[in-house]
Amino acid sequence: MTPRLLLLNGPNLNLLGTREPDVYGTATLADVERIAAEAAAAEGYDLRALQSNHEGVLIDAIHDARADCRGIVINPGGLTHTSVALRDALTGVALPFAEVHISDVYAREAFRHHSFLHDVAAVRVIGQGAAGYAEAVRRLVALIP
Ligand code: CA2
Repeated sequence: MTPRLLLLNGPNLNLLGTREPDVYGTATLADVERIAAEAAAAEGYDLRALQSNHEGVLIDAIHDARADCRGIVINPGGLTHTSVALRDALTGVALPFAEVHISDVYAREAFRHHSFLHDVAAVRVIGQGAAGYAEAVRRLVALIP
């Protein structure tokens, strides 16, 4: 069976490509999902993509990934900086995961400098725009036995 990754995008990332192009570029959510899926396919992986504005929906998807995914690529959006619950879900399922940020969070407001995932993510890709999703897929797959 073809191995699978889960791609999660968190709150407000459905707005990609519609506003703030100076911060987030012009790629849409559909574009980043395609970029990630193509990178996964090149590595012999399927990819299931979900975006949600609701923390609990993201947590349920992380739990469900235990059944059929080998790893998770996640841009948690603003939940990066606030959510112990998301961290607990990711550590709880014990799947390797990549944390992606389109913008360079360390060049922005101080409140974006802290990530609740930084010390438990297997891979972190920050500030590389939409292409960062492809890099995250490649680096994550390289860690999966
Ligand atoms: O740089 C990233 O990918 C972020 O995870 C994006 C989050 C932000 O809270 C993080 O600090 C960094 C916000 C996503 C909002 O996306 C929008 C896209 C277009 C227009 C408005 C919001």
